[in-house]
This record gives sequence, C-alpha cells and structure tokens, in this order.
Amino acid sequence: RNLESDLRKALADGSLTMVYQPQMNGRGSIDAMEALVRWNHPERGSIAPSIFVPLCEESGLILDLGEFVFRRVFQETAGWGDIRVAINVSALQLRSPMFMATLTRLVAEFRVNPERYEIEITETALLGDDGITRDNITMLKQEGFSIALDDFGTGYSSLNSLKRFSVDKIKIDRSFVHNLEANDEAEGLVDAIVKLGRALKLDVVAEGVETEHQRERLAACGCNTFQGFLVSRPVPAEELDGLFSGHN
Ligand code: G
Ligand code: G
Ligand code: MN
Ligand code: NA
Repeated sequence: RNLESDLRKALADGSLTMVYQPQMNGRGSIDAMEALVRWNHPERGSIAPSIFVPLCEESGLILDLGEFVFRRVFQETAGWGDIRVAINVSALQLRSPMFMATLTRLVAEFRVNPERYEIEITETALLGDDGITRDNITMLKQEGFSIALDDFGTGYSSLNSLKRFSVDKIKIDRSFVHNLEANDEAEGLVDAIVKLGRALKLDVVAEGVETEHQRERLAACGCNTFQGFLVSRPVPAEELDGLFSGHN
C-alpha cells in the first residue's frame, strides 16, 4: 500500500508523535530541548523522518505535518516553565505565505510565549532567498521566536545570510562531530566554526555527540553545549514532565 495515503491517515490517527532531546550546557544544565517527530507505522513499525519528511514535501503534506508538529509541541510543552524548545521547520514550509498566520493562530490557541521557542531551519531554506522566506523569518523574529541553523557546515549559507537573517544559533552538523574520532582536520573545522560563531555572536551547539572523547575535543575548541546520545536519546514528553513542571 501507498505510504503517502498512510501518512495522510497518520496525521489524523495519532501514530505520529514527538520526542524531545536535550541540549546540555557547560554547567551541566539543560539549555533547550529539540522536538523531533516520530512515525510508528501500524504495520511497518517505526519509519524515520529522513524518509517521511521528504515524502511530505513531495506530496503537498508538509504544511499539514508542520501544523501537526507545532500543535503537538505547544500542547506538550506549554507547562514546561521557562525551558526552551526547538522546533524543526522544512524549507518548503517557510516558503509558504500561510506559515505565519498558522503559527500565530496556534501561539494564541495554546497561549505559549514565542520567546521560549527556537525555530530550526536548514541552510537550504536560506539558499533560495526568496521574498516569502525572508518575510517569514523577519516576522518570526518580530514575534519573539529565535532562529537556529541546523546541520551547519553541510550546506552553502554565506556569512552574509547568517547576519541578514539574524540567526541566533548554529548547530554543528553531526558529521563533523563524528569525524572528531578519526582525524585532526575535523578538529580544525570545528574550531573554525566555533570561532565563526563567536565572531558573529551566535550560540553554538554540537549535534550527535556520542562519546566522552568527542565532548573533550569539542570543549577544547570552545564548544560547551552538546546534543546527542552521550547526554540523552530523544524521549517522549511524558518522561520529561516531572523534570520541568516545577520550573515555573
Ligand atoms: O530524529 P532524526 O535524526 O531521525 O531526524 C532526521 C531528520 O528529520 C532531521 O534532519 C530532522 O531535522 C528532521 N526532522 C525531525 N523532526 C522534524 C519535524 O518535526 N519537522 C521537520 N520538518 N523535520 C523534522
Ligand atoms: O538534523 P537534526 O539535527 O534535526 O536531527 C537530529 C537527529 O539526530 C534526530 O533524528 C536524532 O534522533 C538523531 N540523533 C540525536 N543524537 C544523536 C547522536 O548522538 N548520534 C546520532 N548518530 N544521531 C543522533
Ligand atoms: Mn534539528
Ligand atoms: Na541537525
């Protein structure tokens, strides 16, 4: 059967869920949680977002998926006190003229404070540099959301676009972190990214940190905020509620 029609159903029937992965800072406390969508297919089991997010983009379902994600994340995290939450947004979603209207409606419906939410975009989103994307990012910032650039270093964003779009945070792609095990060149690259981030006054987070050795090498480069299996796998909201509910 067709995955696309299954996906349409999944958007309605509850088999899509969110999990949350912490970003831990140098003081050992949690700076933010990244929300990640999961699909537990009734027959095929778990299907990776790297499969079904692109499928949503090709089949016109990406705005529905995007709305599902905002709605569910706001619902699940509204009571988390002042902890920050990062939400991934597809480049196609950002290119929609309806994007901000939908988001503003959900912010009002769930009474969340946009300053607690960080929108993760990929470098691809900045590449096209079309007017609608630019307006959406400007409006996101005006509403109080912050912007994180995901998978940093794998795309083609110019230094110019980091400034022009008022990016707040860059996330060092996990391929660089992975290579820290293997070679010195990787460490040079990470070091350069951290310096770049500092020069532009951006927060820098390393992704995919799995080992103590990687954490040490990152710290040596001046990067002290980490996301990855070393800190925690992504977990469902139910497992986190106790952690944050006293935060208010
Ligand atoms: O969680 P995982 O590593 O499997 O995610 C794979 C990819 O799917 C990542 O690049 C991530 O950015 C993307 N992704 C995860 N959750 C979401 C989401 O809620 N919305 C969008 N657009 N992409 C997501
Ligand atoms: O591209 P993005 O950063 O949005 O996606 C994060 C993805 O990376 C998630 O699917 C998450 O499950 C996965 N992930 C999180 N921590 C680690 C890790 O330490 N190692 C690896 N290989 N993947 C990770
Ligand atoms: Mn991300
Ligand atoms: Na990433």
